[in-house]
Amino acid sequence: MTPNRTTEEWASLATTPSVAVVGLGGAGSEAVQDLLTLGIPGVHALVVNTDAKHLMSTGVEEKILLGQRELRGRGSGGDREVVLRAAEDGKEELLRRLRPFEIVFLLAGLGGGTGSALLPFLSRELRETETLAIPVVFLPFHVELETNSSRRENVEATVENLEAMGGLLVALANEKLRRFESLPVHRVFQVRNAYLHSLVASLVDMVENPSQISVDLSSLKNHLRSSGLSTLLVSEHHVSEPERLVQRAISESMLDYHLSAHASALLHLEGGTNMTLRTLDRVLESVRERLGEPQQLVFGTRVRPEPREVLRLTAVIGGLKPRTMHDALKQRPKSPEPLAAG
Ligand SMILES: Nc1nc2c(ncn2[C@@H]2O[C@H](COP(=O)(O)OP(=O)(O)OP(=O)(O)O)[C@@H](O)[C@H]2O)c(=O)[nH]1
Ligand SMILES: [Mg+2]
Repeated sequence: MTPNRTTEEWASLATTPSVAVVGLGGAGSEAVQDLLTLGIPGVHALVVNTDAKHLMSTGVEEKILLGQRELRGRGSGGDREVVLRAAEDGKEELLRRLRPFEIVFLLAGLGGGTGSALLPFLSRELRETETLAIPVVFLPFHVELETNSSRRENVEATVENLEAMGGLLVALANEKLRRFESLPVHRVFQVRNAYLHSLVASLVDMVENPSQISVDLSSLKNHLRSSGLSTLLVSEHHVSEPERLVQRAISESMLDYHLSAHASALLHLEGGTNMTLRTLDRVLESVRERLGEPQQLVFGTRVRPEPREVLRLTAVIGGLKPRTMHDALKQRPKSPEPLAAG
């Protein structure tokens, strides 16, 4: 039986999950900075680097400098081994700072030493704890890999490590940004980071705020435990065409994921008072069409108190085939391809 509690006691029990976004190395730190600029209320931000100058220049307040003894704040120059030694040295402090959060997004651009080494290291360490670690990687442009074998080696080792680890993984391929090639380079990265912002904000919103049919942090973790390698997709579309949501989520993702025959799906649909049961059915039908009959399907919805033109879908798709990132690094996509089931 639930004992009688005071309002204060209920308030302390009903807190929302604590979330952090953590930038690892240069590209990861810049992405955290962009997320803050776009606004992620209630989410804690932190950057970790071996490069003191870069740490000094970021507007993110909370910073950790690693490898001071060996690297003297100069960055790793692409050396993963030295970063791993620094991470072992700093492990206690890193975990002390990160373990209190229930969800930690770990962001890094692959190819350098710092982000490429820290991302799998911290993902593995955090997965030993109660914290849900969500690695987010930016895969470099092909041209960077074609001309630099140590960079390629850093990327491939990290990709292999992460795919073997399984769990929820967000991979964004810079090559997919070629569709914005007329924009200045820094704007192109901002476009990618704005997409990342929508992923982070949607996932956090899904587990933080109660719904009519809720998907909370525990159900997300349970779903992930039995889903193998998974990824996160989001989309918005007009309420009159709910089946387009799935198609959009897939085509707007920044990687072509290869799905196994029985992918699993956790879906959360948000709309207004005009969202009908028929609307939900149409979304589910379109999921079945794209994924076949998922082995595991979790579904949640939230109805906002007013009518809404736009529906928003947040989807965690599991059972991904490994080597998806490998393939993205090898093939120069000619045009954005949709997710291929099979
Ligand atoms: N600066 C920056 N680089 C990006 C971005 N997105 C992807 N990258 C790529 O990220 C990769 C890693 O670069 P950095 O983040 O500078 O490397 P690092 O992790 O700091 O590692 P070291 O400097 O070698 O210690 C490179 O291949 C970049 O091209 C971005 O938004 N900003
Ligand atoms: Mg760096």
